[in-house]
Formats: sequence, structure tokens, C-alpha cells
Amino acid sequence: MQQTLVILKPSCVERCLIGEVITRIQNRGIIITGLKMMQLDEKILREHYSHLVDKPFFPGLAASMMASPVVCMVLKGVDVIEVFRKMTGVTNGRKAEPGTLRGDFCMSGQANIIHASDSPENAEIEIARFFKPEEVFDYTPAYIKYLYGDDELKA
Ligand code: IDP
Ligand code: MG
Repeated sequence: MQQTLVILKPSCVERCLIGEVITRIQNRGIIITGLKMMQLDEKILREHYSHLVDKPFFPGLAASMMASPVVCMVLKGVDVIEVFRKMTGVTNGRKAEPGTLRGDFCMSGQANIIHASDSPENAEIEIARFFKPEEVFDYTPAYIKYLYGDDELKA
């Protein structure tokens, strides 16, 4: 089953929204297979945001991502990368649809509370960047048969 890397940013942690986000993840039927707090540093952020290091806003973005510990998670589900990106909403919180996490809980294009992997290739790279293999647990909750039809589980 597909996995994705999620970071609850300092704008989520400092605003005491960790529980709100995790509740929505679990209510949707997405399985949490890894979860920890981390203090990010410049080195990991330059790798993680390598597509943005040359942007004028990068120093401010990096500082905002180091302002407090973050919560890193690995989430598992059928098509979970696409499902969770949709739940997250577009990058700018002011433009994100109500009902999405960004659309309900933030007002910013930078302090937008969540990172979520955007493709299978990036999810694999990002999970390996933030988690050791033994920190990701390959388990199947007993309620899985109520989450999916049999055919979806075989795919
Ligand atoms: P995404 O998080 O929706 O995938 P990306 O374009 O990959 O968006 O950008 C990564 C992060 O960089 C965003 O979530 C946001 O925190 C920050 N960011 C993106 N564009 C801007 C900007 O124009 N100003 C400030 N921060 C930005
Ligand atoms: Mg992105």
C-alpha cells in the first residue's frame, strides 16, 4: 500500500493544531505508520526544499521551519499521496478550499501548517530523509476490512 511523508510545521505545532490534524487523518481512515517530533536544521531543509533554495523567500521559509520542533509522520493508504494532498489543500492557505486542512486552519502561503509529499518518487525520498527504516512500522490494523473493499486491498 502507498505511503506518504507528512510534516506538521511549526505553524501547526505552535498553534496547538497537532490533534486536529491527526483526528482528521484517522477519521478519514488513513493509517499512521510512523510518528515523531524533530528539530529541523538548515541542512535538511536545503535538501527538502531544494526546488526553492534560490527563491528570495527561502531564508524566511527555512527560519519558519526551524522555529519549533515539527511532527513528522508516515501515512499509509490506497492512493494516500493524492488523497492527503487533496485533504491538505493548495499551498496558499487563503486560497485553499474550506474543508481542507489549510483552508480550515491557516491564512498564509508560508505558515501553511502542513507539508505532504506530492508524488510516489518524492514520497520515497522524503520518507528516507526523515525516518530510519526501523521507525516506520509495517502493520495492518484489525479494522482494515471495514476501510476498503477486498478488490481495493488486492490492487
Ligand atoms: P506545497 O507545500 O503546497 O507542496 P511548494 O511549492 O512545494 O508547496 O512549497 C513548499 C513550501 O514553501 C510551501 O508549503 C510554503 O510553506 C513555502 N512557500 C511556497 N511558496 C512560497 C512563497 O511564495 N512565499 C513564502 N513561502 C512559500
Ligand atoms: Mg511541495
